[in-house]
Amino acid sequence: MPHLSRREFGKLAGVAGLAFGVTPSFARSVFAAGAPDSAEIIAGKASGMLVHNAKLGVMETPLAMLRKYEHTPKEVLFNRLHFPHQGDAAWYATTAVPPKDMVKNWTIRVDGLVQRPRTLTIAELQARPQEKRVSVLQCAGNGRSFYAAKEKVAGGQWKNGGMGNVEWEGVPLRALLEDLKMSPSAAAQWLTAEGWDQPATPEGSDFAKSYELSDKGLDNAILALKMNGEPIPAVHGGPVRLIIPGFYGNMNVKMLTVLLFEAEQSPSAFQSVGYRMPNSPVEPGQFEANDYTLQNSVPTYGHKIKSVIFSPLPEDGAKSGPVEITGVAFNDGTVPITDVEVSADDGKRWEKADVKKPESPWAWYHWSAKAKLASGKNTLMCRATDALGRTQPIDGLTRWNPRGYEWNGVDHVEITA
Ligand SMILES: Nc1nc2c(c(=O)[nH]1)N[C@H]1C(S)=C(S)[C@@H](COP(=O)(O)O)O[C@H]1N2
Ligand SMILES: [Mo]
Repeated sequence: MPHLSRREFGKLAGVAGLAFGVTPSFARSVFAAGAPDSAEIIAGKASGMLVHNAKLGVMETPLAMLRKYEHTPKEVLFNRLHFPHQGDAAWYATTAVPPKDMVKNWTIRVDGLVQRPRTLTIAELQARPQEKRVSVLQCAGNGRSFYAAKEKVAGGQWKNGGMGNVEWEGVPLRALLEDLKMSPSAAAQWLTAEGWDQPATPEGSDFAKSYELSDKGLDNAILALKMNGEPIPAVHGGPVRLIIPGFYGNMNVKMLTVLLFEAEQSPSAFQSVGYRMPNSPVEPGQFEANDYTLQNSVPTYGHKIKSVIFSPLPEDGAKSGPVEITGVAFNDGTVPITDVEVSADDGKRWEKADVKKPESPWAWYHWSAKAKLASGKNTLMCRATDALGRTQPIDGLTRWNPRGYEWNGVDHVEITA
C-alpha cells in the first residue's frame, strides 16, 4: 500500500481537472478498439452505461436501467474515480471483491487529536456490531449537463444517472471511536478521510475530504464493509468505505485508509478548491473554477432536495391519453419530504403526487401521479418540498456555478405522444 502523507497535496489540474495524466495499459487496449462499452471498461458492469471518461471508468446509469431496481446493483451503479490506477489494472477493472490478502491486511490509521492514535484492522471492524444505512449515493456533479443551457461547465456531462439507492452496512463511527477510547479532543474541529488511491503525478492532490465534527450528519456515519449485502467491490470503495448517509458522493471516501482529527480541514485541493459551492449566486465569467476559497464557498455536503422522473421516458413511446408519471425524490435526510408536485403541461398546472414512505431517511422516496398526455409534445415536470420548506428551483440555472455542482432544478422530460 502506498504511504499516504497528508502534506502531499497540490493543485487541481485545469478547470475540470481533478488531475490525471497517465493512461494505464488496460485503458489503452480498450481505446484501440474504438469507443469502449462500459462492460469493457469495468469488468462486471452492465453494457450500455453512459461513459463519461473511459480512462478513469467514469460512467452513469441510464434511467431506464436505474428504475428497474429498488437497491441499485453493483452492475449498474454509476462510477467515479479520480485517478487512473497505476499499479494493478486488473484489480481496478473488476467489480469483484479485492484480492483476499489485500483485504486481510487492510488497515485504517486513526491519528491526530485523539486520546490514543492507533491503527484499526479489518478484522476488528468485522468483529463489531454492524448497522445498515440505505442511502442515495449521488455525485455532486450529477445533472451538470443541464447547466449548459446557461454556459457549459467543464467536466463529465452528467445527466440524471450519477446516482443510485444503495444499502450499506458497517460499523457506526462515533460508537467505534468512543468504545476504543479514541474520541477526538476538544481541539479537534475536523475529521479528514483519505482513500488508498493516489494521484498519477506528484503535484496532484490526494483524494482527501474533511467533515466538520460538529455536523450532525457524522452521527450517522459508518465504516461500511458491505454494499447491497456483499463485500464492497473495489471500484465502489471496498474493502472499507466511509459512508455519511445523505451527503454527496465525494464525501463518501472509498478505499478508506486514514481518519485524521485536526483543528483544520485538509489542504487537499479536493477539499479547498474542488467540490465547493459559492456562498452566493454567481454568473459565468464572474467567478472562475479556481476562485474558490474556504471563505467564499462551502463544501458540497448534504444533498439538496431533488426529484427525478423515471417514467414515462421518451424511449417508452407513450401514447396520448391517461398516463402514470412516476419517479423518485430525496434530500439530505434531516427532515422528511412532504410533497412532490407534478405538472404535465410545462408548469401551468401542478398536481400533488402520491408519495410513499422511504425505506430510511436517506433513501429515495417513490412517488406517482396520474395525468393525461395530449397528442404531440408534452413537457412533464416534478418538484419536491420537505418539512423545512426547502424545495427545488423552477429554474435550476439560478444555481449555475463554475464547477457545475448540486444541480437540483425542477426536472423536465419531453414526451411526444
Ligand atoms: N478514494 C476515493 N474516494 C472517492 C472518490 C475517489 O476518486 N477516490 N470519488 C468520490 C466521488 S466524486 C464520488 S461521486 C463517489 C463515487 O462513488 P461510486 O464510484 O461508488 O459511485 O466516490 C467518491 N469517493
Ligand atoms: Mo462525484
